[in-house]
Amino acid sequence: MAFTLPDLPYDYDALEVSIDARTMEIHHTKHHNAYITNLNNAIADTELADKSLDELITNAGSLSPAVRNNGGGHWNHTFFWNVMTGNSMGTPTGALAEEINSTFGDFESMKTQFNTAGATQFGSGWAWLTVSADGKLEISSTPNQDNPLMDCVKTKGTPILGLDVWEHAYYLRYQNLRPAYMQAWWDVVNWDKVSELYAAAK
Ligand code: MN3
Repeated sequence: MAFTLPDLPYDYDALEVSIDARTMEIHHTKHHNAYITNLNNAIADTELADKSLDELITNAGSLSPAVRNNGGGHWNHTFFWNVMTGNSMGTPTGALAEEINSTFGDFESMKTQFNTAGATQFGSGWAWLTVSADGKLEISSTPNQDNPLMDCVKTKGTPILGLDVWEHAYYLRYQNLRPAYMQAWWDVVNWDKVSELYAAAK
Protein backbone atom coordinates (compact mmCIF):
# COMPACT_ATOMS: atom_id res chain seq x y z
CA MET A 1 0.00 0.00 0.00
CA ALA A 2 1.55 3.24 -1.15
CA PHE A 3 1.73 6.18 1.24
CA THR A 4 -0.36 9.25 0.39
CA LEU A 5 -0.19 12.92 1.30
CA PRO A 6 -2.46 13.70 4.28
CA ASP A 7 -4.55 16.86 4.27
CA LEU A 8 -3.50 19.63 6.63
CA PRO A 9 -5.80 19.96 9.67
CA TYR A 10 -6.29 23.68 8.75
CA ASP A 11 -6.08 26.06 5.77
CA TYR A 12 -2.72 27.21 4.37
CA ASP A 13 -3.26 30.70 5.79
CA ALA A 14 -4.24 29.50 9.29
CA LEU A 15 -0.76 29.99 10.75
CA GLU A 16 -0.16 33.35 9.03
CA VAL A 17 0.78 35.02 12.33
CA SER A 18 3.97 32.91 12.27
CA ILE A 19 4.19 31.12 8.91
CA ASP A 20 2.93 32.59 5.63
CA ALA A 21 0.40 30.72 3.48
CA ARG A 22 2.71 30.43 0.46
CA THR A 23 5.37 28.69 2.56
CA MET A 24 2.75 26.34 4.01
CA GLU A 25 1.42 25.47 0.57
CA ILE A 26 4.83 24.79 -0.97
CA HIS A 27 5.98 22.92 2.12
CA HIS A 28 2.94 20.64 2.05
CA THR A 29 2.30 20.10 -1.67
CA LYS A 30 5.92 20.08 -2.86
CA HIS A 31 8.31 19.14 -0.06
CA HIS A 32 6.16 16.76 1.98
CA ASN A 33 4.70 15.28 -1.18
CA ALA A 34 8.18 14.66 -2.61
CA TYR A 35 9.22 12.67 0.46
CA ILE A 36 6.15 10.47 0.00
CA THR A 37 6.77 9.94 -3.72
CA ASN A 38 10.41 9.10 -3.11
CA LEU A 39 9.54 6.79 -0.19
CA ASN A 40 7.01 4.92 -2.32
CA ASN A 41 9.58 4.56 -5.10
CA ALA A 42 12.22 3.30 -2.65
CA ILE A 43 10.02 0.56 -1.16
CA ALA A 44 8.04 -0.48 -4.27
CA ASP A 45 8.45 -4.18 -5.09
CA THR A 46 10.63 -4.79 -2.01
CA GLU A 47 9.94 -6.60 1.27
CA LEU A 48 9.38 -3.17 2.83
CA ALA A 49 6.36 -2.40 0.66
CA ASP A 50 3.85 -3.68 3.24
CA LYS A 51 5.52 -2.20 6.35
CA SER A 52 3.87 0.58 8.32
CA LEU A 53 5.59 3.97 8.51
CA ASP A 54 6.34 3.39 12.21
CA GLU A 55 7.98 0.04 11.41
CA LEU A 56 10.18 1.72 8.80
CA ILE A 57 11.12 4.59 11.12
CA THR A 58 12.02 2.49 14.15
CA ASN A 59 14.31 0.33 12.01
CA ALA A 60 15.76 3.23 10.01
CA GLY A 61 19.36 2.46 11.00
CA SER A 62 19.40 -0.74 8.99
CA LEU A 63 17.51 0.61 5.96
CA SER A 64 18.78 2.46 2.88
CA PRO A 65 19.41 6.22 3.00
CA ALA A 66 16.44 6.67 0.63
CA VAL A 67 14.03 4.93 3.01
CA ARG A 68 15.52 6.55 6.11
CA ASN A 69 15.46 10.09 4.65
CA ASN A 70 12.12 9.96 2.87
CA GLY A 71 10.38 7.84 5.50
CA GLY A 72 11.63 10.30 8.12
CA GLY A 73 10.47 13.17 5.92
CA HIS A 74 6.96 11.74 5.68
CA TRP A 75 6.72 10.95 9.41
CA ASN A 76 8.21 14.28 10.55
CA HIS A 77 6.00 16.48 8.37
CA THR A 78 2.82 14.60 9.25
CA PHE A 79 3.72 15.10 12.91
CA PHE A 80 4.69 18.76 12.42
CA TRP A 81 1.35 19.75 10.84
CA ASN A 82 -0.49 18.27 13.79
CA VAL A 83 1.39 20.06 16.55
CA MET A 84 0.45 23.47 15.11
CA THR A 85 -2.83 25.39 15.10
CA GLY A 86 -4.15 28.83 14.25
CA ASN A 87 -5.86 28.89 17.66
CA SER A 88 -2.93 28.36 19.99
CA MET A 89 -3.52 28.93 23.70
CA GLY A 90 0.07 30.21 23.84
CA THR A 91 1.37 28.17 26.78
CA PRO A 92 1.11 24.59 28.01
CA THR A 93 -1.27 23.74 30.86
CA GLY A 94 -1.96 20.95 33.32
CA ALA A 95 0.36 17.98 33.85
CA LEU A 96 2.58 18.95 30.91
CA ALA A 97 3.10 22.49 32.26
CA GLU A 98 4.01 21.05 35.67
CA GLU A 99 6.50 18.63 34.15
CA ILE A 100 8.08 21.41 32.05
CA ASN A 101 8.49 23.54 35.17
CA SER A 102 10.01 20.72 37.21
CA THR A 103 12.38 19.65 34.39
CA PHE A 104 13.51 23.00 32.96
CA GLY A 105 12.68 25.52 35.72
CA ASP A 106 9.94 27.27 33.77
CA PHE A 107 8.35 27.49 30.32
CA GLU A 108 10.68 30.29 29.13
CA SER A 109 13.75 28.21 30.01
CA MET A 110 12.36 25.25 28.09
CA LYS A 111 11.76 27.49 25.05
CA THR A 112 15.28 28.88 25.26
CA GLN A 113 16.80 25.40 25.39
CA PHE A 114 14.62 24.21 22.50
CA ASN A 115 15.44 27.31 20.41
CA THR A 116 19.14 26.76 21.07
CA ALA A 117 18.85 23.13 19.93
CA GLY A 118 17.23 24.27 16.68
CA ALA A 119 19.55 27.23 16.11
CA THR A 120 22.69 25.15 16.63
CA GLN A 121 21.57 22.23 14.45
CA PHE A 122 24.09 22.76 11.63
CA GLY A 123 22.46 22.70 8.21
CA SER A 124 19.04 21.09 7.90
CA GLY A 125 17.21 19.24 10.63
CA TRP A 126 14.69 19.31 13.44
CA ALA A 127 14.40 20.35 17.10
CA TRP A 128 12.45 18.04 19.42
CA LEU A 129 10.80 17.81 22.80
CA THR A 130 10.56 14.12 23.69
CA VAL A 131 9.56 11.79 26.49
CA SER A 132 12.35 9.32 27.26
CA ALA A 133 11.88 5.62 27.99
CA ASP A 134 11.90 6.42 31.73
CA GLY A 135 9.32 9.20 31.34
CA LYS A 136 11.57 12.27 31.38
CA LEU A 137 11.20 15.33 29.14
CA GLU A 138 14.24 15.92 26.95
CA ILE A 139 15.24 18.39 24.23
CA SER A 140 17.35 17.33 21.27
CA SER A 141 17.95 17.98 17.60
CA THR A 142 18.43 15.65 14.66
CA PRO A 143 20.05 16.21 11.25
CA ASN A 144 18.26 15.84 7.91
CA GLN A 145 14.97 13.92 8.35
CA ASP A 146 16.06 11.79 11.30
CA ASN A 147 13.79 11.72 14.36
CA PRO A 148 13.91 10.47 17.96
CA LEU A 149 11.96 7.28 17.16
CA MET A 150 14.77 6.03 14.93
CA ASP A 151 17.06 3.33 16.28
CA CYS A 152 20.10 5.19 14.94
CA VAL A 153 19.84 8.61 16.66
CA LYS A 154 21.71 9.80 19.75
CA THR A 155 18.72 10.97 21.85
CA LYS A 156 15.87 8.50 21.49
CA GLY A 157 12.39 9.12 22.81
CA THR A 158 8.77 9.72 21.93
CA PRO A 159 8.35 13.10 20.21
CA ILE A 160 5.64 15.35 21.65
CA LEU A 161 6.75 18.55 19.88
CA GLY A 162 8.96 19.07 16.83
CA LEU A 163 10.10 21.98 14.71
CA ASP A 164 11.32 21.83 11.13
CA VAL A 165 14.41 24.05 10.85
CA TRP A 166 15.15 23.35 7.18
CA GLU A 167 15.42 26.62 5.24
CA HIS A 168 12.39 25.63 3.12
CA ALA A 169 10.27 25.96 6.28
CA TYR A 170 10.97 29.67 6.75
CA TYR A 171 13.02 31.26 3.96
CA LEU A 172 10.27 33.22 2.16
CA ARG A 173 9.36 35.31 5.19
CA TYR A 174 12.43 35.06 7.42
CA GLN A 175 15.23 34.58 4.83
CA ASN A 176 18.33 33.47 6.75
CA LEU A 177 16.92 34.37 10.19
CA ARG A 178 16.21 30.94 11.64
CA PRO A 179 16.06 32.26 15.25
CA ALA A 180 13.33 34.79 14.29
CA TYR A 181 11.27 32.00 12.72
CA MET A 182 11.73 29.82 15.79
CA GLN A 183 10.70 32.64 18.11
CA ALA A 184 7.55 33.35 16.11
CA TRP A 185 6.64 29.67 15.81
CA TRP A 186 5.74 29.34 19.50
CA ASP A 187 2.59 31.38 18.74
CA VAL A 188 1.14 28.52 16.67
CA VAL A 189 1.98 25.52 18.87
CA ASN A 190 -1.05 23.29 19.48
CA TRP A 191 -0.65 22.71 23.23
CA ASP A 192 -3.81 20.58 23.41
CA LYS A 193 -2.20 18.17 20.97
CA VAL A 194 1.18 18.28 22.73
CA SER A 195 -0.52 17.52 26.08
CA GLU A 196 -2.37 14.61 24.48
CA LEU A 197 0.92 13.22 23.09
CA TYR A 198 2.58 13.72 26.49
CA ALA A 199 -0.18 11.79 28.29
CA ALA A 200 0.04 8.97 25.74
CA ALA A 201 3.85 8.80 25.97
CA LYS A 202 3.82 8.61 29.78
MN1 MN3 B 1 10.17 20.50 5.83
